[in-house]
Amino acid sequence: MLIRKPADLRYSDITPKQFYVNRRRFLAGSLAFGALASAARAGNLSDVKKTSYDAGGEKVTPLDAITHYNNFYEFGTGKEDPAQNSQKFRTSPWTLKVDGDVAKPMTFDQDSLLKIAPLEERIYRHRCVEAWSIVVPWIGFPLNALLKQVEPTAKAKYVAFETFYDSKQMLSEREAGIQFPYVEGLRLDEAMHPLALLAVGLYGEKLPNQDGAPIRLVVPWKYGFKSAKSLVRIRLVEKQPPTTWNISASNEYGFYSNVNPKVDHPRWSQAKERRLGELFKRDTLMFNGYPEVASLYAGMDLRKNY
Ligand SMILES: Nc1nc2c(c(=O)[nH]1)N[C@H]1C(S)=C(S)[C@@H](COP(=O)(O)O)O[C@H]1N2
Ligand SMILES: [Mo]
Repeated sequence: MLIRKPADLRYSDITPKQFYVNRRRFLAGSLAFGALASAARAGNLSDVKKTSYDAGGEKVTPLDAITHYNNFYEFGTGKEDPAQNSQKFRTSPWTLKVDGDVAKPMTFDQDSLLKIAPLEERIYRHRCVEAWSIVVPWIGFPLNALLKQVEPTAKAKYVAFETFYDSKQMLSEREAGIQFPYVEGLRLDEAMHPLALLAVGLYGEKLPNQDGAPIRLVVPWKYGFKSAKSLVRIRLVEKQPPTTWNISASNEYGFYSNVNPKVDHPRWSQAKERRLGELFKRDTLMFNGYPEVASLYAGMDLRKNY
């Protein structure tokens, strides 16, 4: 993210070959998708209900793009590295600890995580700060369902997210160029917004490792780096928590990171974006096309709070 400018992303970086290599999966993704038919296949999530989140009917990005053009620096800094290097990553057993300024600290395992709230399919736009975007059919449940269970105290003003790190399975900080474990944060009211999702699957199946198995955050109105992968701990805190990309380059990556076509990254424009699989750039939408979050930022200068 620091090294390459998004202007360097050429169409040849996202060639049809890369996406259509696995013809069968591509077809399953683009054609049979819609009826959640794949949810019935072996080893995946059952009882997923469809919700009204459909990204305005925009076309879902092919599965091969969603799973072979990733940012997950723990498994490599190249876009195709995570798909290759995360295959042996063990995501079971897994625990997610939720503590801090809460009345009821809790530790969830993989089974109890799936019982926090009914699983929903939500199709969200997903915009990377590098000016590419995808449309993903996530499976998950609202982050606010988990937060309500632990009962944040009056002291809690922010939510801090910490992700899994194991130097034996993952790059070193020096190799990746960022600090590990990867940490992110939200203001409590942002975290409570119904759009904020904890995803456990996509395209009708469990999350592929490269997309943040077994559980990752998805904040669709913010740049992709907010959406921390492979979460192990969520802490309710009083003060604004540190965030990985802000630590790495605070003049380039702020705490808020709202998608905003009017506030350019210091090294490139955010006015347009490349939707993976499409030839022509499209206009970037304020809050990534989720205007319902605007009231969270009423009275704030979004140029200062980038
Ligand atoms: N743990 C962790 N989470 C992470 C990242 C990362 O490097 N490590 N990259 C972020 C960035 S920059 C983006 S754009 C999204 C990409 O999610 P995707 O690969 O599922 O599209 O994950 C975010 N979450
Ligand atoms: Mo990103």
